[in-house]
Amino acid sequence: MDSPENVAFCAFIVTVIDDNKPITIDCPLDVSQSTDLGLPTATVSWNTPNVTYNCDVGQQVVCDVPSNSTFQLGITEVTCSATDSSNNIMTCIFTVTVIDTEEPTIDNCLEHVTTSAGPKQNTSIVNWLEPSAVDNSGDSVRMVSTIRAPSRLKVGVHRAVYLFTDTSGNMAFCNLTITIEDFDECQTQFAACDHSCLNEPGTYRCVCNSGYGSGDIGQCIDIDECAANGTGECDQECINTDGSFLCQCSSGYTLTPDGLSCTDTEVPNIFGCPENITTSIEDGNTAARVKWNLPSATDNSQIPPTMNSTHNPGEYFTVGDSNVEYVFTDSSGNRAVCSFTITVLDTLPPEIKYCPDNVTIFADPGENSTIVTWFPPLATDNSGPLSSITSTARPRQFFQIGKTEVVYVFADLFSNTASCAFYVTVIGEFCFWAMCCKQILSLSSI
Ligand SMILES: [Ca+2]
Ligand SMILES: [Ca+2]
Ligand SMILES: [Ca+2]
Ligand SMILES: [Ca+2]
Repeated sequence: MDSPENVAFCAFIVTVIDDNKPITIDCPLDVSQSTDLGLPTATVSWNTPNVTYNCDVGQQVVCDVPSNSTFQLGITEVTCSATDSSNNIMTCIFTVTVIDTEEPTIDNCLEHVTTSAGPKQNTSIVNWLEPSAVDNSGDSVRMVSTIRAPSRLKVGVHRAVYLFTDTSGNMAFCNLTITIEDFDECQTQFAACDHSCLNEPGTYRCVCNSGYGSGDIGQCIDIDECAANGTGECDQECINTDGSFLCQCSSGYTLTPDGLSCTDTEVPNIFGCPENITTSIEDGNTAARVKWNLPSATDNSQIPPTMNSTHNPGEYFTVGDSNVEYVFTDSSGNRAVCSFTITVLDTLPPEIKYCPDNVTIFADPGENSTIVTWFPPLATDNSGPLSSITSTARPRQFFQIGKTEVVYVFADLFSNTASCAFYVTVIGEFCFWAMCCKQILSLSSI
């Protein structure tokens, strides 16, 4: 104070702050929970929030919704508060989220529906009790299906899939097999088939046996296989039969195992086949030239047969029998043979090539015989080797004094003979009183 009038005041406010929070509260973590089975709600519980009091002991913690309460679908905030003795209040908030994870419940989910189509009907209208579904949420359920009832369906097996979806996207399926059975017309009087009936989906077919064609209303009509060219598949003649046909062949032809073709089985017909020929070898020859007229042949096929022969006219034939053969072959290999024999006779005797001259020889004095020798005669024959040589004497044989005829006979294979003869004359020598002289006995007979 600078003077009595001048008074100055100084004042200040002292504020005591309790900056220590009197209460600390920890709420449970947010809760997310599925609905209870079959219900649109969930019973949710949680632990009591943890509370710390700084100054004094507090009162009971209270949440606006108690634990174990029923919560609707969706998000609900829960506020819990704690109060101390100084009426300090502290609150915390957490959320409870209830979600629907339960799929819709399906009623009347059939597994199979079967119905039959009518005769010659490829489709049928089929109806069935469709499934339905409810959901725990109480909301409507959306349904889609691949096939709805009633539907016109083809003969066969079909699969319908029903899909139910709730508002939370949970899905449930119902699978249905729909069978439209084919009407078997063949088991009824509906299909009047002549031969056989073939049932097919939605229809049927009449089938005729081989050799028949189908008529208008299941009839089977014989096919005339001979109609084409009058012979059909046959080589020659065709005979139509009910359900088939037959082939026949004309005379001289035979039906082959295939029943269609005809083969020529008749041999060629020969004309002018020569008779047997007998001839002789002419003098000076070793063979005979023989001629004859050629045979000929015709065939039922009208194709001239081929001709082969073992010999030809004008050929030379040696003595003996020779067989001449003509073979005529038609285009199918059928063979006809003409054969005859040519007999060549040998009527010629052997030919003497050498015949010894007469032999005259003296016997030794006082002897009445001597050995005489000569070169044997030679002969040949036109038909080859000789069959025999006979002789009345042999060289180096004793001959008596006098005149002896030696005869050789040559025979050929055909008993033709030729002979060669000569004389052997032996002259004796006689001695009288130391004088010898030669005397020819019976000279007059020489
Ligand atoms: Ca649901
Ligand atoms: Ca049918
Ligand atoms: Ca026929
Ligand atoms: Ca023939």
